Amino acid sequence: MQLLVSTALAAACLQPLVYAQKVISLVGNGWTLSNPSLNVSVPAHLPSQAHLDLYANQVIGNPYYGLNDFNLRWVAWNNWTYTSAPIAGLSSNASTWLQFDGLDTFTSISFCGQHVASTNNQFRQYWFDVSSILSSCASDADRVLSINFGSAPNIANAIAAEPGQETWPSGVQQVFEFPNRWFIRKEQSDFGWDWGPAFAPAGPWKPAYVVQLDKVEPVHIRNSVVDIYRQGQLNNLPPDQTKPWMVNASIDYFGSLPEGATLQYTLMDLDNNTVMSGGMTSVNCTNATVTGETSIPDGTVDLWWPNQLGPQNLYYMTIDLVSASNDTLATVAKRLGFRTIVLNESPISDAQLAQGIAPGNNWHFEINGHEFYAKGSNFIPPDAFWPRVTVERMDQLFDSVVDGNQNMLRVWASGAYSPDFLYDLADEKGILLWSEFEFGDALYPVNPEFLDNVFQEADYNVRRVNHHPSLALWAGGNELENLELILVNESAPEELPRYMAEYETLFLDTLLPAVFGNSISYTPSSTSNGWLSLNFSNPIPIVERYYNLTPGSVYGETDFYNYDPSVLYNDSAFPVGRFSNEFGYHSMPSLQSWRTQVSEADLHFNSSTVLLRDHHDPSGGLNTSNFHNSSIGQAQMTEAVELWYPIPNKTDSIANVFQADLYVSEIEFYRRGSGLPNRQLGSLYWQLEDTWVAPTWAGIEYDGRWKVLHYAAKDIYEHVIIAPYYNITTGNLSVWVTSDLWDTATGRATFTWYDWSGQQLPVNVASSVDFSIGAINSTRVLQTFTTDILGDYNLTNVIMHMTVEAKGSLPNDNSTRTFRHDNWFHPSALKDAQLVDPGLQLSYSNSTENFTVTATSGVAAWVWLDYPAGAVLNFESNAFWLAPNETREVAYTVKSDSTNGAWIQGVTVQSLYNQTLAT
Ligand code: BMA
Repeated sequence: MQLLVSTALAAACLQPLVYAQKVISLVGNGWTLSNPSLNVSVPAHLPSQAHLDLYANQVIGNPYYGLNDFNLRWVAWNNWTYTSAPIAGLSSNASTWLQFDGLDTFTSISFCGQHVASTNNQFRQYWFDVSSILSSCASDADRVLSINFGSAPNIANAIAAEPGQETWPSGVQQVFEFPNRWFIRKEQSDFGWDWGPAFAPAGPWKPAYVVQLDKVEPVHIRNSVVDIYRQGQLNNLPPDQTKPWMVNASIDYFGSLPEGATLQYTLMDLDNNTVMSGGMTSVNCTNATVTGETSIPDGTVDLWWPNQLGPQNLYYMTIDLVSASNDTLATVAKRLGFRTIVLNESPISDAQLAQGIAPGNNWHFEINGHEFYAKGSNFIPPDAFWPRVTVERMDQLFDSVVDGNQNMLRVWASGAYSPDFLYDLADEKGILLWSEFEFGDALYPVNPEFLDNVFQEADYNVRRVNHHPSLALWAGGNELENLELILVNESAPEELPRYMAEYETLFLDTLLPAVFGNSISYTPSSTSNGWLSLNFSNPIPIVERYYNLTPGSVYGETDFYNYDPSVLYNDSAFPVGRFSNEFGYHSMPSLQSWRTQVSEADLHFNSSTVLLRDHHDPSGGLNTSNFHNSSIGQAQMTEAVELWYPIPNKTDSIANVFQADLYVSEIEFYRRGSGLPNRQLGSLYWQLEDTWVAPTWAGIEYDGRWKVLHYAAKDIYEHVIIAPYYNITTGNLSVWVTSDLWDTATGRATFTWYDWSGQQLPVNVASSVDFSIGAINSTRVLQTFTTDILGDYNLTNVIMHMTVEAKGSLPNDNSTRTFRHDNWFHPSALKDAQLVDPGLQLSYSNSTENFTVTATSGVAAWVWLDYPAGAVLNFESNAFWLAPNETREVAYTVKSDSTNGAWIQGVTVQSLYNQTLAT
């Protein structure tokens, strides 16, 4: 498997990598970026985007600094040309092609001074026969490739203004900054989103090649697909796990394929031992594609499992395209895995009803025939500029996903289709990637050109990534059925049938066939109520349920935001569904991160710069001083803190504790649902990581630093958890244990009551309960009323520590382990709590390389270990509570360190008590 990373190349002339097949990579230096009317001409790189090359040449400052996102709008309003150095090593008379794996977005391409083509889709691969242009190219010096990129915001506006262009009812199309993003096939968040800047960058953002074909190798493989499934498997339906594996391969090529070509495959384990090999059957050749298939008996290969559910077994497969005279014409090599992953939306069966599951439909994933609880978050574009997203950075981020006990990410629509290396990392680490087409929070045109463009984009990307076992699902787009169509109905109800029909034209008639060429599941919208029927005798098998709901039944996924901070701990505020695909509340990044992107003078909560970098609520247009909308998001953080916590007199923000507290109570609620009639089987919070430094929903900051949220989510995504559920009005308190193990676990829960100074309180309730809990289930271990048991106490000075210890085993692992978790209950808001100084003591041991924290004089809430700038690391645990005299050893993992270990001396510890202090 080749991870193609950009290589620095000699500047004078493009003489880069020449493969055996005469594939000349254009990746590297030796390019020039220019705009004659602005008098700019600077050395450039491929892959890149204009902002990056302008920044590298100091034509502009750091795009992320201060309010440069606003100051640099002129870059997006201009056209930019990338020009190569003369391309050496080409033979004049060969069949010669240009292949572009990604052009962002509107281009006019010329080679040897002659126009080659124009392109208009960031997400498509393009290939062009330039043989005749090259043969008429006078000299080597003229073999120059030039790509002019038009301004995407200008072009989007021009398309919108075309006569007869599609329109939508008011309030439907969500504008963040630049308007009209729905007319163009470019990363939608490039035009602004509520967690990021709007740079609308332009450039050759992915590798490009010149390919020369000859008689020995007359074809070039530009893309390929391998689909692995169980014989008889149908999309969105659980297959028979005893059937043999079917392997379908399909190779997309250009060039001229000789008659009688065949496909030969070799399947190898990771040590290169051959597992199976042979000729594929049912080989079919067209002038663009060669397909074939084979089968692999059940049991020949080991299964691939997600993180914590079993091993991530992987294999290599090579597929040779072989001529009738037995010459290998081209080869594809892939690393792949054997698994089935299905989104099961089938009706609740009689057997499920008998188990107490509410009627309606399922909405959960099954891996290799097993239900599992999906734990994870939403992945957004990790940078406003994809070409600078490195394998190393994503490797670290995905390590944090695994360290955070997550097994699934929703790769949110409206960014970009993930690069191959992201899927490779996910395959290795066992992270399921629920992948989405790039449409969100808008409706889209349905003219034939647009639909054809979208189909090409979908077909290319679906085929490109299908072999990855981490691929979990394709979804059509973000917030369509649960938001966009509802907005149409609110704004222009009489128009709903028209826009629903258009919605189906794009998301069912166009996108579904691109997915259903393979075996993976599809859903047109995240979020939705699932399908009403699935019938493979229809050309489009899915009929959506939409809003056709029977009271008392449960359907589909939930998406929940409520910026009224009083919903914290209020279970009745959270939605009851089968799966939660997004929910959240924003918070502040750390001061360490802020300092990398704003000046010291701007470093306070409501400075103009900090305010205007808060894009929630979005500005809603190009206004660069919409303080009103930014203030809404800032105020929500402030209100949350004021409602729930002691008001700090310091610069760093406790809004992060509120964020974490809220997500924990929501995740507890969703996970408990695995044992309730709604049989809830997934929780993916919004959002995993940051694009830049700003107030957002992220749990991991731009440089990889964990916020309180990621630690708290790690804790509440443990396999076996104990959690309180409390109704402040009635005093109803219950405690539940929830397990996502696949077998019964047995153990004991304990309850110890304290006042804040650490005195144990003789509260009249059981101090321990033995329990047994079934697979992926929850069980109540305490049910009482605080009004009954705490009548004699001042609720501001009562807290309860609950622990669980359970014996069980991990999925696909027979050994018995002990699972432990603890949690705390406080009947009054922490704001009113009679916090005492818990006397935290912090030490570091050079021999164990662990930190140790002790609460010497009381209960410590939200203990927070912090570390200085210059390093990125994560502690094994953080943001925990300590019982009186409890000591916790805390290990850590360093991700990067430019302090030479000095960060260790800079580690500090505090708890919620510190928020009550004057400094
Ligand atoms: C949902 C997401 C995103 C958005 C987030 C926070 O709407 O799907 O579009 O960034 O909430 O507002």
